[in-house]
Amino acid sequence: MRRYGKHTDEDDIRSRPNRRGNRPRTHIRPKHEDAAEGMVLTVDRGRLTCLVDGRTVLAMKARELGRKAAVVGDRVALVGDLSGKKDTLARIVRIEERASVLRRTADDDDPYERVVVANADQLAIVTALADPEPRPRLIDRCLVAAYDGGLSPLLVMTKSDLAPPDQLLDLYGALDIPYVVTSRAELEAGDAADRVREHLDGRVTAFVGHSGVGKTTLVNALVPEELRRVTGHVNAVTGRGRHTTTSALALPLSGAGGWVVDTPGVRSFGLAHIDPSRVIHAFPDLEPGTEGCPRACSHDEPDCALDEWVAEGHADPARLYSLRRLLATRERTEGD
Ligand SMILES: Nc1nc2c(ncn2[C@@H]2O[C@H](COP(=O)(O)OP(=O)(O)OP(=O)(O)O)[C@@H](O)[C@H]2O)c(=O)[nH]1
Ligand SMILES: [Mg+2]
Ligand SMILES: [Zn+2]
Repeated sequence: MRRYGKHTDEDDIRSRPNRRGNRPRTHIRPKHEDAAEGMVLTVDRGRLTCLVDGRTVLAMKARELGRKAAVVGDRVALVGDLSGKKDTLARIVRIEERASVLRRTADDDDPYERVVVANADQLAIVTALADPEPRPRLIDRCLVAAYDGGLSPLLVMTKSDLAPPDQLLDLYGALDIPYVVTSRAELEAGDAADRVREHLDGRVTAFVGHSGVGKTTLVNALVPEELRRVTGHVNAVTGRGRHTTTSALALPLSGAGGWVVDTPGVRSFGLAHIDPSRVIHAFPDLEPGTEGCPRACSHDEPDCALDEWVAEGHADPARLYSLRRLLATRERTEGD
């Protein structure tokens, strides 16, 4: 029987040479050398659905992983029954290093950060132009989380049949974020999906936003028909109302490669863990101006060198204003 303690089999050999007697060394292999590679598609009460060689395989975390949790988008190594047949359960023995992490906490004082999605390239911040009303502070917070986690943001404004996008576009213009505006009619005609898809091909994009903004509606328009999920519309009939989606799920884009990750609606986006120096990387036009800043400058304090630098004409004041608005979003409580 193989042991799954905290040592590798090779460590065992070094520390207890006699126990293995004369067994030829060639039989000793690094632990889980033959594990298969997979990607986590969804997590439900400790059971992880993984894509392995084109099959979906249900798995659980091996005990040796300890407290480390695998999340949607994680690349993992699996052993055990990888047939994907009913009632089989594989084991995840390793979580590979993550290229990006989208983190949030329940609120800003919550030290427990959860990783929402791993390895996403892009964060689609979905906001309805009405019903529900846009909440710029939530958008700002999602932007900060994207910049902090190494994801590039995409702004998706839905329900333009109900209200115009002008005010929001003004607010985010200086941030130079790619954006798409969609309406009910465009959804039905398929143009909404086409225009969103231009930003998604070949990438892993996580869709986040308040409940009811139309994340699942949009994701459904982007993936093969048989993979579609339930949206608010259907559930309104059964009277369940808001918070239709209850778990994150990665779905393959139809057509060209790439993945979309649909996530449950959020009311807030806690940023307890954010490091301002990572956020400023998203502002390459301002970053050189921070050289004159005091140590550990928050870039939102009187001694910050950015004011003078911008006043000297090195960058657009609107950019500094936007950076400050994003950084300050950590200190404010979330309202509108
Ligand atoms: N008028 C209008 N309604 C839309 C549009 N897009 C989506 N909706 C509707 O908005 C409602 C909510 O859509 P969902 O896709 O379930 O919203 P969600 O963001 O996934 O919500 P949660 O899963 O609760 O987070 C549904 O009734 C959709 O039909 C749009 O462009 N215009
Ligand atoms: Mg949904
Ligand atoms: Zn500064």
